[in-house]
Amino acid sequence: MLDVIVIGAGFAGMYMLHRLRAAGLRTLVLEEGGDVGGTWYWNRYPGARCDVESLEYSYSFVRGWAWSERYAAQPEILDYARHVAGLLGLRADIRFRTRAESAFYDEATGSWTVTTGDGDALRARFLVTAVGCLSAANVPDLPGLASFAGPTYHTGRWPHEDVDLTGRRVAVIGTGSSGIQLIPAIAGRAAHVTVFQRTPGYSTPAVNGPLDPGHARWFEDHRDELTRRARSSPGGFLVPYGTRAALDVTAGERQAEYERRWTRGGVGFLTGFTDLLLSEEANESAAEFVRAKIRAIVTDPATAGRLTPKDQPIGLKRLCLDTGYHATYNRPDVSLVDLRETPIEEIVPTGLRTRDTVHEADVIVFATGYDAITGALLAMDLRGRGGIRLRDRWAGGPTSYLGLAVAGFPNLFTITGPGSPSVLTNMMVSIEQHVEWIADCLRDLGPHAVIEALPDAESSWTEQVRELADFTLYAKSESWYSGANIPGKQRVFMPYLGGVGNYRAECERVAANDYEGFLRTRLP
Ligand code: NA7
Repeated sequence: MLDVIVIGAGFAGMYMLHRLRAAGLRTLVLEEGGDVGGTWYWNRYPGARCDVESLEYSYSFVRGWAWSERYAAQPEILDYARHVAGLLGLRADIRFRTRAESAFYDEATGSWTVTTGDGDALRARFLVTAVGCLSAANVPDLPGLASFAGPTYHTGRWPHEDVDLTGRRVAVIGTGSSGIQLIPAIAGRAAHVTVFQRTPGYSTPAVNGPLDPGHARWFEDHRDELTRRARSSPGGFLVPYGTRAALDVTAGERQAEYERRWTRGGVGFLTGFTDLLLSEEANESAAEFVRAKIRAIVTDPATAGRLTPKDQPIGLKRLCLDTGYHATYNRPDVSLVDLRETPIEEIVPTGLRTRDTVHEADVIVFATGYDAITGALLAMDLRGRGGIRLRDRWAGGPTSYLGLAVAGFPNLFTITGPGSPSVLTNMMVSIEQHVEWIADCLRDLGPHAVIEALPDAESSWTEQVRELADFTLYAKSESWYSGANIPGKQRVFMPYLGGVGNYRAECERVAANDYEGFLRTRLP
C-alpha cells in the first residue's frame, strides 16, 4: 500500500509530490493528461496567457528560469512545468493518461482505494486532490449542437494538434478571461470572428511586453524577501495595496489613481483603495472609469454600448486582463452579437440561429468557463466514512474545514478547496501554502495516523467564509465564485476572503495547536 495518492499533476500535484517524497512518504500521482502542467496542459487556445506576472507565477524555490515576457503565454508556462518536472525527477512517480474515477475510504483499514479509468484499484493511506479550481469544462447544452457541420472546441480542452483557424469563420461564445484573450489573438487570422456575448465584462490592460532582464535579476536576488511579502499580503500579489478609502479622497485623486493603475497594467487595478469591494458608491467610481475607457476605445457607439457593463459592480466577476480586446471590435472582420437582445435559439449545420438571422460559422469555440472549484472534485465518485458520497454531503453547497478537509472524509486533503483563498489570489502562493501545510501535517502525524475534520470546526469555518462574503459586495453577486454560472448548482460563495496572510496564520495556528478542529486517531 502507498502512503499517499495525489490526483492531478498540475503545479499543485507536482509540488505535493516533491514535498511528500522529501518527507519520506511513498507517493503516486495520477494525471489524466499526457504530461504535467494541469491547466496549462489543457488550456492551449490561441492567446492563452497567465494574468499573474510570470516572476510571481512561479515556484518560490526554483531558481534560474528566464521568463521572456511580463505575462507568460501558455507554451512557456507549460515548458516551465516540464522543466521543473525534469529538474525534480517527478515523472517517475506520476502515472499519466490515468483518470481517477472513484475513491472510497475504508474504515477498517483506514485507507483509500482509488479506481482508475483503466479499472486499476490503487490503495493509499492518504488521498490528496490537486485537481484544479478551473478544470471541469462547462459546455452549454444548446439545442441542435450535434447537427453543427464543423468542429467545436472548448478553450479548456483545446486539442494538442494544430487547429488552423486561417480563413475560417469562427463563432466564439463567451467573453470571460478566456474569450477576452482568444478573440484578439484570432482576429485577422480568421476570415471573420462573431462573438456571442451574454454579459459584457470589465477588463483592464495587461500591458504585457518583454521582461526586463535587469528587473528579473533584481527579483531573483530578492526572491526570499518578495516571497515573504507575497505570503503575508491579501492576495499573494506584489502589487501596491492602497491604504485609503476611495470615498475619503477627492474625485480628482481617485481618477489619478485609477489612471496610474490602468497605465501600469496588471492585476492591481482594484487594490488602490480599501473600499472598492465593500462600498457600492466607491465601486461605481472605478466601474465608471473603465466604462469611459471602453467608450473611448470602441469607435462604433452601438457596439461600445453593448460592450459596456451596466448596473454591475466591477470586480465581482473576475476582473479580466487584456491585450487590445476592446479595440478588436473596431475591425471590420469582427462582429458582436448581444445574446440579451437576440439569444441563440439553436445551432444549425451552418451556424448559430438567433431570432433574426443565422450567423454562419465554420468553427464554434466555447469560451464558456468551468464548473469552478467543486466541479472536478464532484466529477469523481468520492466516498467517505459509511460510504457517504461527497456529492450528497455537499448537496446543500460545499462545506469544508479551512478549504483543506471535509468532515466524514478522513485522510483526505483538498488543495485549494472551497473555503480557502484559492482563485481570488495568486494561485502559486496559495498552492505552496496548502502543499507545505499538508506535507508538514503528514510528516508530524506519521503514516499510521487518521485525521479528520470535526463537524463543528467545519461548520464554524464555513460560516466564517460566508460571513466574510456577506460583509462585501460579493454577497449579492452572480458569478462562478458562487456557482451561479452552472444551472442547478447550489449558490454558495466558495473562496475565503480574509486574504492569504490571515489565512496562512490561521492554518499555522491550527497546526501549532495540535491540529485543533481535527479528530486524530491512530490505526491499531
Ligand atoms: P468565465 O469567466 O466563466 O467566462 C465564461 C463566459 O461564457 C462568460 O462570458 C459567460 O457569460 C459565458 N457563458 C457561459 N455560459 C454561456 C451560455 N450558455 N451562453 C452564452 N454565454 C455563456 O470562464 P473563462 O474560461 O473565460 O475564465 C475562467 C477563469 O479561467 C478566469 O477567471 C481565469 O482565472 C482563468 P455570463 O457572464 O455568465 O453571462
